[in-house]
Amino acid sequence: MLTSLIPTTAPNEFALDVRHGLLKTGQKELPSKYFYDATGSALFEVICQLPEYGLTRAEERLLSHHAKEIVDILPGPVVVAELGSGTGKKTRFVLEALCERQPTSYHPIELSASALAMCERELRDINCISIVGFETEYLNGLLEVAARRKEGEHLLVLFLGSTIGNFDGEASIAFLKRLRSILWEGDALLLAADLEKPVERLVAAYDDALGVTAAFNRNLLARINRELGADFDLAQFAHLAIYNEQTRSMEMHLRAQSNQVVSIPQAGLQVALGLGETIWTETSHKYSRNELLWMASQTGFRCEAQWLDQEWPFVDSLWIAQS
Ligand code: AVI
Repeated sequence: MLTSLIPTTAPNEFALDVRHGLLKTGQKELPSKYFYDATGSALFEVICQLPEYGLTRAEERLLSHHAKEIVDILPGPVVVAELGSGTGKKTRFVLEALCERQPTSYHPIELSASALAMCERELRDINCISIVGFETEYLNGLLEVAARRKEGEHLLVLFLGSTIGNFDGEASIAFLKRLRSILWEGDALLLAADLEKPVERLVAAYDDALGVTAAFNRNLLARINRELGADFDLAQFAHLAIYNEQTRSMEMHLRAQSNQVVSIPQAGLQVALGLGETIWTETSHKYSRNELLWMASQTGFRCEAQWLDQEWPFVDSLWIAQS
């Protein structure tokens, strides 16, 4: 696979974001996008196989059953861009359905070089596919793909796995509007969203018995140690997964098990944490189907169809860009 590295983030952006999040008055925060270094991406792949975490299997069932139906709605020729491809395993169903009707260009867009490499290994055997990856932020990558498309080609953007739920409410709308502004009328977005379900099922999904999600969460501190020379003692942080009824979101936090001061030299920071204080590391919103219809109408799309998994309430929606 050809991969273009588009340097979009300043080299010290990680340090700046860590500094900003840990200096917040009130709730301290770290952005969840930093989970996905090589270790975090590998841990996330294990999470996707855990019995408690039903999202990935739900989406695999949906795409394996409905990929042909989905691509049949799109007028050809189609170029595919995927935001946050991960290993690309679920994407295979869509790409194989498209490749049956046309040679297909596929552009995975990922911050993680290791995830891009996994994705290429997973998908390169598909007949008539050409893969050009972009190692960059989602919308920067999408701009690159859009700039390279030929007259008459439609874009199909895949945003799978319910990653949209990791943006907070307003940020998700702003993100979808910016995404829409890159598309032409008639282009499509296949958007996956995890739906509301009983709280016990959700909490188990984000606090699994093996402790993989706990390791994924703590790896954020380990990454700050590795890359910014910090001295977080991982044993001093408990993984916390709670459901926020008001925002209808799962939240992950890291809770300090003692009073402590942590140095993060490359962020120019010493941070004091009190016993029981938490660092908020992720939000994962759980949607209703109507909310998704409303979001499409607010961001310049029409929802053409929805496919729902009954076993683990989860929906894939096909949105078409409107004028
Ligand atoms: C990537 N994202 C949709 C996952 C989620 O469910 O919010 C990340 C994750 N966090 C904990 N487990 C999985």
